This record gives sequence, C-alpha cells and structure tokens, in this order.
Amino acid sequence: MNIKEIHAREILDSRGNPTIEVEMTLANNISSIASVPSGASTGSKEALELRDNDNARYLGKGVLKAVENVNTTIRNALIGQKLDQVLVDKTLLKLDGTLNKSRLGANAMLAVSLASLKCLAKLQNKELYEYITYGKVSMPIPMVNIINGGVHADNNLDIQEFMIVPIMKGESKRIEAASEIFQTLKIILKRKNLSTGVGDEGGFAPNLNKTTDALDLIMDAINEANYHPGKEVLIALDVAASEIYDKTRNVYQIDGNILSANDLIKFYLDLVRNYPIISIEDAFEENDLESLAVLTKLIGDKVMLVGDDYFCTNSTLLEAGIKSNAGNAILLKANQIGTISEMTKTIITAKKNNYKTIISHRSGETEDTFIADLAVGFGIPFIKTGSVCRGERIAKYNRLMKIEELLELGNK
Ligand code: 2PG
Ligand code: MG
Repeated sequence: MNIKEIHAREILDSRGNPTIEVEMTLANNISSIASVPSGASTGSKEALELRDNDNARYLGKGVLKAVENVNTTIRNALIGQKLDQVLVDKTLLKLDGTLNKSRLGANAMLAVSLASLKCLAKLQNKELYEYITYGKVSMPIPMVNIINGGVHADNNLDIQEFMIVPIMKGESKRIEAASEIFQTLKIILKRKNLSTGVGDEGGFAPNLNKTTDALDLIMDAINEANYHPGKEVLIALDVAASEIYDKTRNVYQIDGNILSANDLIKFYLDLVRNYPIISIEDAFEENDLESLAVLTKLIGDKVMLVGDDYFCTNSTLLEAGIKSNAGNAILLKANQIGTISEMTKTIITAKKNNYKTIISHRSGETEDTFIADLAVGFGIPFIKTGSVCRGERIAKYNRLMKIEELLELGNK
C-alpha cells in the first residue's frame, strides 16, 4: 500500500511546550496519528530534538522547523512510496545524513516513523501491540514514579525519581496497588503538613531533606495501603546522576553532601541494604562506565543497574556498556534515537546480551500511548510511565489495562 499524504503540525506537550504531531494517510484512506514526547534530563548523546530557537515564539522552543521538514523534505520523498517500516526509516536516515539527526530533527523523524508503524498495524487490521509482536507478548511491570525530584520538580530532593514497582500478578492489579499507595502517600503527606503538589511526571514533590526521608515515606505508604514492601511492592530509583554531577570537581551533590564516585557506591550499598530496591537508573554521570561496572559487580546479581543517559537507546553505546560489563539493564526511549527500526535493533542487542529492558516515557509527554503497545508487543518486562496521576501518564496505564483485557479475551 502506498503513502498518500503526510502532514505535520505543532502541538503542545504535557509541560505546555511545543512538540510535533504527524498524520499519515495511505492510498486506501487508512490513516494514523503519532506524536513525540520530550525530555528534560537528556543524555548528551541523544539524537537531536530540533527546536526553532526563535525567542519570539514559545521562548525559543517552537518546532516549526521540524514541522516544515516533515511537510516538505520528508513528504516529498515518501509520498507515493510503498509503506514499509524498514524503507521509511532508511529513507529518513538517508535524508538526514547526520550522526545525531541534526538536519531533520529526531522529533520530525520519529513522528513519521511512528505514524508508519501505526498505519502498518491498521492496514493488517491489528492492534499496534499485535502488529509488532516480537517473540512472546507479555504485560510489563510498571515502575510508578510517586515522588519527583531533581530537574522534574522544584523541591530539594536530588534524586529525580522514586518509583514503586508492584509485582503481583495481573496488570490491572498492579495498577490498582500503585494507585492505592499513591493515594495513601497523599494522606500521609497531608498529615505531615507536606506539599501534595505534583511534579512533571505526576509524582508528589514535597520538600524533604534527604533521600531516605522520601524512601521512608514510600515504605509507610506501602504498609498503610496494606501491601508488603519487598514482597508485593519493590522500589526503583532514577538518580539521573549527570544532573547532580560537578564536572570540574568530579563529585556529586546529594543530600547536602559532596560525594566522590566511590562515596556514591557506598551510599547505594546502604540504600540497597535498607530498602527493597530492585533498580537504580543512571547511578553515575553518563560517561563513567567504570564506576557503573564496579557497582554492577557488587550488586548486579540482585539489582537492575539501568543505563538511560548512558546508552540513549543507541545500540552502539549499549555495546560499549556490554564490553565494559557496565550495567545490566537499558531504558528505551524512542525519541532518544529517532526511528523505530533503530530502537528495535537496540532492543534485540539488549535481549541477546541478557540486559533487562525497560520501555520509558519522557518527562514531557503527549496523550499518545504507543509505549504501552511497544512494551507488550516486544515482550519488554518493565515500563516506566510516571505516576498514576496526570492525563498523559494515565493514558498509558489505561491502554495497558485495555490490552490486558484484549489479551485475556483472545485467550478464551
Ligand atoms: C528519565 C526521563 C523519564 P526525561 O530520565 O528517565 O523519566 O526523564 O524525559 O526528563 O529525560
Ligand atoms: Mg532516566
């Protein structure tokens, strides 16, 4: 089936900043719509998100250049062509021709790549997860970010994300537990006269002095909601350590202390000893594979050590990590790399090398739920999609519950 029309427009993301949406229509009038998210704590090796830098609009954050790239260069090359994911992505890469997607913009490229994927599913009359099925479908365990810190909130917590990880059977049961714990945490915060305002990913953003204060509140919320921490509900952290790293002094600032990478290792060992932590993301600044390898050797048998800014969903960067025995898991964000084909390659590389996979939203999101389908279709064991709060996060959880129902119906 040939591509008949491609049209991009500027829309807003969950922070109210511009992002790009693309509609693709095929010769038989089947059409799809896709939009791309945007990060705040971005890895320096991510593909480039093209912004206008025109201060007269949206404080320089407009994406009209990316829109224009879709509506002219990309449209001209793809209209009338056969819809095929590999061909579309190859064309996008060729048209761009740069290493970091700086000509067309990874935002422009991903919107088109994703719209193609969605059209292909529709063409076969399949749900998106059904179409991309790679091996065995499975429902991912959600990592639910209920306390926000770092650059995602204006509070004084240094660690960016404190997540609960409900591991009981059934997606809807896991989401139910997460919601009950989130609501219980709200009651506890109110009782302690702490703020219940939320950060960019929908988690609470109270002012707390220490990392362990946040962890203690989470433990209380799990217990008060009548779940067993360590048994039914675990904890995950995204340190986003590049954001608390002082390059000139080669130190990290955390809880008012100045820590070397070695001090930070001790800090993590203590945390892991005292709390049911199963995952630590970006434990050190994104270039420090060495410290990550040391931590992986020490606790990698029981804790996932996840590379986000380290690997940027890029198979070449992941391979460097694998060679250094650094980390044992990778965060996957389509807009870090720019095309579905490249993301698929990274997923395959991770799986082959026994790196655990986690599909992820960005802190700036849209109502597009494609990551829910990607998680199920690719059989990815974990999904990180924010708190059970804010429409753009909830849309993904609702989609997961619907997919679970569809899969159950299919099994009857
Ligand atoms: C992260 C993400 C998503 P951002 O660091 O993992 O939670 O944040 O989108 O701001 O990079
Ligand atoms: Mg991260």
